[in-house]
Parts: sequence; C-alpha cells; structure tokens
Amino acid sequence: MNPNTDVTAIKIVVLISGNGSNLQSIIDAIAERNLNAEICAVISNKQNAYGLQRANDHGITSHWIDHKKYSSREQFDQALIKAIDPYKPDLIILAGFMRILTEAFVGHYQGKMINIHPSLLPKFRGLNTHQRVLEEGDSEHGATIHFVTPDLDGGPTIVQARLPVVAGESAEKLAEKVQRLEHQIYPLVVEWFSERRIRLDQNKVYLDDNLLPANGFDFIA
Ligand code: NHR
Ligand code: GAR
Repeated sequence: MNPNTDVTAIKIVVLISGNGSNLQSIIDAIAERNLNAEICAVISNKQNAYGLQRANDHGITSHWIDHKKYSSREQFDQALIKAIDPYKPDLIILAGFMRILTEAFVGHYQGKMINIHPSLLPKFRGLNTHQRVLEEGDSEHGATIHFVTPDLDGGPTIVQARLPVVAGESAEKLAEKVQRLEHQIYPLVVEWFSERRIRLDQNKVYLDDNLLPANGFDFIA
C-alpha cells in the first residue's frame, strides 16, 4: 500500500544538522522492510546539511530553519514547532541535530521525541564523545537511543549498542564504527515505534509492555 494513503502508518519528522546518514538508514529501512511509517518532513538548522539533499532525492519535504535568525532559543524552538505541528507527527527523530532544545519544546513533544547519541550514556554526555572516550582510555564505546527530556542526553534509554575500543585507533575510525552501529539501531527503533511496541510511562521505557532496564535494550550486532 502507498504509505501516504495508509492511515495506520506512523508519521515522522526528522531533525538534522549535517550529513544525514542516520536519516538515510531510516529512509532505506522504511522502503526495504516496508515499515508502516512515513517521513513527512526533514528539518535542518543548517542550510548546507547534506541530509536536506537526501530528503529531496527521496521526494521528502525539507525545511531549513536558520537558528541564527532568531534572537533566543525560545523563538527558534517556536519556529520549529510551527513548522512541525502541521504534519501532526507521531514521532520526532533527532538524527545528528546539534541545537539544544528548550524545556517548552521538549514538553510539547513529551514521549514522542527520540535522539541518537554517540556514546554509552550516561557516560560522555554532550559533544566530541569519540575523542573523549579515547582520552579516558575506555575499553568500550557505542551509541544510545533515548527519549528526549529537558535533561540534556539524560532521557530514558531505549537501546544501546556497544563495541570494543581498539588501542591506538583514531577518533575518526571510532566514529565510523559507532555510526555503523547507529545505522542498525535507529531503523530497529523506528520499526518498534511503527508497530506501536514502545511506550514511555513515568520516565520509564516499555517494549511490548515489558519494562526495559536503565541502559535499554542491549543490541548485539
Ligand atoms: N535537547 C534537550 N532538551 N534534551 C536533549 O537530550 C537533547 C536536546 C537537543 C539535542 C542531541 C545531543 C547529542 O546527542 C540533543 C539532545 C547538541 C549539543 C550542544 O551542545 C549537545 C547535545 C546534543 C546536541 N549544542 C550546542 C548548542 O549551543 C551547539 C553545538 C553546535 O552547533 O555544534 O546548542 O549529543
Ligand atoms: C551521529 O554519529 C550522531 O550520533 C551524532 O552525530 C552524527 C550524525 O551523523 N550526534 C550528535 O553528536 C548529536 N550531538 P549523521 O548526520 O550522518 O546522521
């Protein structure tokens, strides 16, 4: 069935700032695995984000909303809401989106917004995670998909995927390996949402009505 006419398909809006390889993995999974989901729009705060091109190539509506045109985070976030809400999305996906969102924005999409973060949260919140993992000499690294709450990179975890850190490898190589995992777990989580198997209740995550552990579902590649 054409997903655009299927009223049971979940509607997704994806927020990006850059390359959009995670966006691509979701576009591909929807097509290849016939997921009951539709990406209504892709929104970037950066004009030159390659992910906007990816959206256009797949006939997905794209928007550029320049955060620099707004005098406060509140005003930028209001502009985002104005762009997103007409699509009536069931799910907002942050995929390499680089702007911290206000409490008002996060509250508006409570239980409906998820992020992928390149570390094994709660370790290494914030930016430059790969470099920091190497500097700390950690033997393990990975990626986390979590619900977005006002607590930056602190929302309840849905999935984690881990990998060993090889001694002497570069931050770039590590990033590449983490992204390979990201491209497996984001489509999986979108599939779960499309099947309505994931639920956030009282800051806890349920998969098929089973409470997930604090570090989420342990994805084995
Ligand atoms: N917003 C809220 N409220 N909660 C979260 O958990 C969020 C969020 C917005 C983005 C993604 C996050 C990540 O996965 C994310 C999670 C950007 C920054 C940041 O410092 C930090 C964390 C994340 C994304 N951004 C700078 C800022 O001033 C700008 C940095 C830049 O433009 O390069 O917004 O890592
Ligand atoms: C991903 O590795 C994602 O985990 C990370 O940026 C990359 C985006 O790649 N996210 C953050 O660092 C959020 N602050 P992509 O644009 O190719 O999907």
